[in-house]
Amino acid sequence: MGADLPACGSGSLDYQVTAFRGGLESPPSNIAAFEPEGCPYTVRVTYETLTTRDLGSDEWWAIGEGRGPIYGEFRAVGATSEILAFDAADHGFWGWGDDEGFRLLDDHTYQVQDIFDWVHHQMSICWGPFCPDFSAPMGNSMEVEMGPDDDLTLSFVIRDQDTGPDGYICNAIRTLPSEDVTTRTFEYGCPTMSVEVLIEPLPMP
Ligand SMILES: [Ca+2]
Repeated sequence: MGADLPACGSGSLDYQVTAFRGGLESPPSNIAAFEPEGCPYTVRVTYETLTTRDLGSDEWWAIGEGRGPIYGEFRAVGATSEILAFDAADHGFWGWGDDEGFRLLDDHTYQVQDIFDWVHHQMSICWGPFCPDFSAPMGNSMEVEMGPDDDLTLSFVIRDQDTGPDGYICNAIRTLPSEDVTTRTFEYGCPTMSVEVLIEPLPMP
């Protein structure tokens, strides 16, 4: 019988089967409808806000309020994986001087893009070897390829630079089952903080 399954995204295909023997054709079979296979697609993942609660205390000699300076990354994994890594912490020139950088206060909501923009601003107003060694992505969103039945795994890490081993403020991971990868806002995190993530499956081209 030789009918191909419809191509991804082409809609369902109806067809009937008849059999021949000795010049006689059988009555047509029932109509069989094949639903198209699910299609690969792209999902845009935007880390919108970061909301802190009680972050605990930093080293007593740390300069500034709250905990920090911070660095970390935001990730999304489907069929492909993407990372938005940032570093808003600096040890000072040759390790001398005080840690400086972006610090988080308790019970605050930060726009993730504002943290990245703070880094870009610090870089833009500094020239020469004494500048802090900061880095951040331009934007707070990323696009991940998805197979039709892929789950979407989100994770993020925020670390607090210390004089000794750096501490984790939050290290969180959450998996959205494939059927839940729809346009929505999704919140997850740790007791210390949570993030709000906008999930947007993109229309097929
Ligand atoms: Ca610290």
